[in-house]
Amino acid sequence: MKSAVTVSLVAEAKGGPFVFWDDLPGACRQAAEMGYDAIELFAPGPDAVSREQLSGLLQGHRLALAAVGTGAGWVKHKLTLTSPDPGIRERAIDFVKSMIDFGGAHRAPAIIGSMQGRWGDGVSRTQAFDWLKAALTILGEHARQYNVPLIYEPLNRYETNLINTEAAGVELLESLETDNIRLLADLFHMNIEEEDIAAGLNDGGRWIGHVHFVDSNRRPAGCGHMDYGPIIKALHDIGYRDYLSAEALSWPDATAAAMQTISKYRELLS
Ligand code: LER
Ligand code: MN
Repeated sequence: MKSAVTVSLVAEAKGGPFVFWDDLPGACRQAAEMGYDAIELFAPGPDAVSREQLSGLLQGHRLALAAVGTGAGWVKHKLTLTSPDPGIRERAIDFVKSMIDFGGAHRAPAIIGSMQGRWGDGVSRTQAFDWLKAALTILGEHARQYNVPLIYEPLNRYETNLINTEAAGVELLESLETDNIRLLADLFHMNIEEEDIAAGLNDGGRWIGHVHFVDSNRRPAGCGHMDYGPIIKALHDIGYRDYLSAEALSWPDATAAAMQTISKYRELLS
């Protein structure tokens, strides 16, 4: 497994679960100094950082890009893939495509989290799932040209009423016409929704393509009551080899959160 740490450049997401904020060059320097393999980038849009600048930073610090978030489409532009407004759904798909292109240029997958939206407010559950499935199929196929999957993230019940568990995520992905989507296992959401987190990881099995590595209270790993032993065992059992990415609150501050996470990562994986 590989280590990654999140960097947010999205002003509207302030207070959200990202370790480094605003200063991308500084975040890359610190992540590299601490020994991270990669950063995960939450950007306001595909033009927030030029391809050349990002390549320069990643290569200069020998970092990979683990993934790019698409949540700015929601927090900044109020787009979702299940909006009752067809124009908003279309712009949501275009926004995610542009983020797939942005990440793809650096061999990184894009993540669908809050962009999935929710059913209700005049949209039936069946209708929302039909729109979500159609969008995911288009977007999963769009990602294929970069040899990366699209990453789909089950969220806790307070953030979506569509898919809350890894098992439900597997059922959704198996129903699609594309096979180029993988599940995100965010330990914070799983701590709320799964009967047992290790069992949830086993449910996800070979479909899991990314992990948000965080504690029960969304503080950095080791600062809550998450029991990591069974979690790491389950990840080994399912043959997981991708990123454990620190998507945690910048608590008590960014440097301490990043240090805490990489220390815990090393303790657990040594
Ligand atoms: C949101 O709660 C989350 O976990 C992010 O990864 C997706 O926006
Ligand atoms: Mn997450």
